[in-house]
Amino acid sequence: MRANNNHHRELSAPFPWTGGPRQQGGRALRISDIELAAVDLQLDRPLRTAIHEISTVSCLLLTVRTDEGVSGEGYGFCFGIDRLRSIAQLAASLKPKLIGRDPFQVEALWSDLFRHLNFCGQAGLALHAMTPIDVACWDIIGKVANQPLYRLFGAHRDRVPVYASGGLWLSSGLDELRQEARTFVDQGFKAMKLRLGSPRWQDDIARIEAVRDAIGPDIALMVDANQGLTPAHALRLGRALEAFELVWFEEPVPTWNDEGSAALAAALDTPIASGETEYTRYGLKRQIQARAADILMPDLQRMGGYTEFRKAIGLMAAHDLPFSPHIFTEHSLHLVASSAGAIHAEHMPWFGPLFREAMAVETDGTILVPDRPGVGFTFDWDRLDPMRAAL
Ligand code: SMN
Ligand code: MG
Repeated sequence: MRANNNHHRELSAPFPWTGGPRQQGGRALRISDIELAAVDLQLDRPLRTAIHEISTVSCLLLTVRTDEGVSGEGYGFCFGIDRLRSIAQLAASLKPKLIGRDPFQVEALWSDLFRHLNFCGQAGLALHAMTPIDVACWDIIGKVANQPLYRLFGAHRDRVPVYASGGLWLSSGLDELRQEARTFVDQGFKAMKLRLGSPRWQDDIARIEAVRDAIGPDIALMVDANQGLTPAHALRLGRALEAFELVWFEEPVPTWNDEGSAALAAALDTPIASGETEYTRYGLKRQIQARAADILMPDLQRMGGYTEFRKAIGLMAAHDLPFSPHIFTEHSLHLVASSAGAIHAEHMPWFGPLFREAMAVETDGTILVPDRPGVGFTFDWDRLDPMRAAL
């Protein structure tokens, strides 16, 4: 009777038991330290989307060290070092929750950190602080297993189709668009994304015509309005877009406007893509339930790292919804390579300078996923050290 009561108490405990560090081959693998550094990567020139003005890409470089010597790396990101400091502060505040823990227990760590951050909000900066920790723990898992992450997740493919995204911004004029688009084709890309959101929808059509003219009929094209349109404007533009056989029409309206996005998805043949601005599986669940998008674009930083992203993959698979992860190409390769439902990775070159290893786009528009263990991309401290910004 007493044993039963105890059993019942354990099952009905408010939170799952998270356990202690596991013995690895007779030795405990425990997190011994978390190190933080920051760099501000200046873009060649400022960029504009319908809602962003971007001149620097600020990155928080986080290293999880263990008492076995193996360490893992993850990064956080935002536009501007001042805001990055808030993310760094939140990440540093999690240290006491991490020291002494087993980095293989990503499930336990994720749910503990999520609960611990409850008072800061379970979206926004709190998630940006969790992501580099979760990614670094997975990097450790991959290194200890001596396997690239996509193989640990369960491989689906070794080559990932990518689309070019480091250009064709709203700040580019028509001549620049033509030239950038041609350069992407010369680099081997078979797909590319153009940013829209001009005040007159006819000007956006002229932008698509310029790009299509430059790349010919065989290159796939997607467009992104970065939440800059009203539903009425988006419907007019969307009707005019149908003739261009686009792969998708991304974030036509603000991310919170599920009804507006769902109405567009129902009215248009062009698939509506959305999801990059949502946090955790719960943000995606809301969009899925509202039928706000035909293609989802979870963002590794906003999901909260691989642990949560993989839950989102299960959720999307259960609804037969295809997905394409938002930016963070080096890290997203593993997600696309391990998911039947993934269509493309977004090729965003911004984060390349962080790493010693470079990604190479092949002539068929794919990237071969590196077979190096863990994430397979390591911080290039020789380059980054002199660039460090104060935290
Ligand atoms: C985008 C917006 C802001 C930063 C990076 C990328 C864009 C995209 O929405 O989907 O590429
Ligand atoms: Mg986008």
